[in-house]
Amino acid sequence: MGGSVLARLVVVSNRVASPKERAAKAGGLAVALREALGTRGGLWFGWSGETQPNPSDTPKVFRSGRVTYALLTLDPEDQRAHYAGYANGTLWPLCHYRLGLLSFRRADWEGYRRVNEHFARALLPLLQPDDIIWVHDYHFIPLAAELRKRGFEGRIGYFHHIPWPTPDVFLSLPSHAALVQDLSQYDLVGLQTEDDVRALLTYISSEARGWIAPGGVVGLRERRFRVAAFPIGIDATAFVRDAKASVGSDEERRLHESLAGRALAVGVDRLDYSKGLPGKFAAFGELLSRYPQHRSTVTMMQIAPVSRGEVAEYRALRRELEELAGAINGEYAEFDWVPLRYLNRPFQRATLAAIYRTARLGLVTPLRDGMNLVAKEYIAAQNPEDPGVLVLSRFAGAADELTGAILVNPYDIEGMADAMNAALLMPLDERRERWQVNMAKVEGNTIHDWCERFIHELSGAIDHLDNPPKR
Ligand code: ADQ
Repeated sequence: MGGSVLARLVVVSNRVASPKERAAKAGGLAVALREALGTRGGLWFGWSGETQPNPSDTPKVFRSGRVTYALLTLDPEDQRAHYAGYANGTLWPLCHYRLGLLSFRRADWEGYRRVNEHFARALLPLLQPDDIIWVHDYHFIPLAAELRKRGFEGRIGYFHHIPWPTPDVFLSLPSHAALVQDLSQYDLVGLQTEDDVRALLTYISSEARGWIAPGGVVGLRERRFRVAAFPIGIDATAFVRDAKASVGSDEERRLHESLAGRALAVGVDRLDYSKGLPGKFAAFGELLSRYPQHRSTVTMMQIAPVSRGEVAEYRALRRELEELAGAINGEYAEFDWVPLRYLNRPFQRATLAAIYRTARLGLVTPLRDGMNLVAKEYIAAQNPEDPGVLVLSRFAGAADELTGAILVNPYDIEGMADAMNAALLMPLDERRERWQVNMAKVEGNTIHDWCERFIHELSGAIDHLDNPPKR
């Protein structure tokens, strides 16, 4: 089996962007995957969003252009154990270094595996031996193992969108050995950063007794596979276009009028405890407290659409943020100025682009983040003549590339307030220089480059890994 560029692509992800979902809403990743599938023809396999007891192994299949969609319905209890349980109650906190929030229940682990088995059973009859299968994210780590058990020997790649924790943290997971054994059934494992790659390879060599060869080729028991960094990007051209198009739009005019000449600092994050939102709010409060010259002259806007409301920690975070926002506004607001605008809803990409472009400060301060696309979107949306400043957590994957940002430690509230002050006072020359460094990175590695590179490397993967035939 060669690395034919024409082999069919099969994408597996929990959520599938339907063909009707317009680019303005679907987000860069969904659009890029849909394009990659459309170019070579392909299959997108995922959850239908529906549950039903004793669901069928036959997915709902329909075609749109050159893309076939296959959507599977899940058993309600398995779906809960899989999504809210093991994926988002165990793996998500683990990979974001939040051991205090980690819950591990065997029933969730079993439900997680059952959903992966169900996916494999339903996907297998749709596969051709030459297909290239690209599995997305921590919901489906065991999928390759389940497909191999059922006899599929073709190319399977996995991309992990979130951080890979260092071995000392990863070892807290009772199922750590089984999970890495599952990973070894892929041909290519993609992570966001070199730090993530180092963390996984260190675990493999020190704990799993595997070997590592140059180029990230790993030997674990009878399997050979490759681990490499594929930092994800954005559709830079589309963001630049949307941001330019927003100039003079009705929305942009309303935003400017509402600011009445004040500087805008913006944050856009899913309402998630990995995003460091309480610390960001506290740092803004600290800025107003210690640098009173910014009172009444800067407005912060935090856009945080509610996410994973079925997980208790997310509901608690929402309450905490409402309290913090109320406290800051209660303390510092004037009759004609509200310091913090806090919005819990999604926006169209064009509106986000207008807000980013207007903002003098982009505040991206996660406690941990695989990459963080908002940081890149903020850069792409700036006016090159008068760009804003990105304040970026050193613990976001994006910090590796966006070296023109002011890097901060999100645990250091006073340090973040100092960084916001420095960004607000930064002269134009320095803003331009920093922005140019960042923009070169954003344009040099787009979502299209990322897709192509992963598919290209997965296409050729089997040729040099030389795995023995399956049992
Ligand atoms: P997320 O944790 O969701 O992604 P991020 O990379 O910032 O984080 O992507 C969020 C996306 O949603 C951005 O494109 C943003 O524009 C959009 N978005 C956020 N709020 C929105 C709103 N109110 N309205 C409309 N759109 C909104 C995970 C990992 C990240 C990794 C990505 C991609 O956690 O680290 O960068 O996957 O691999």
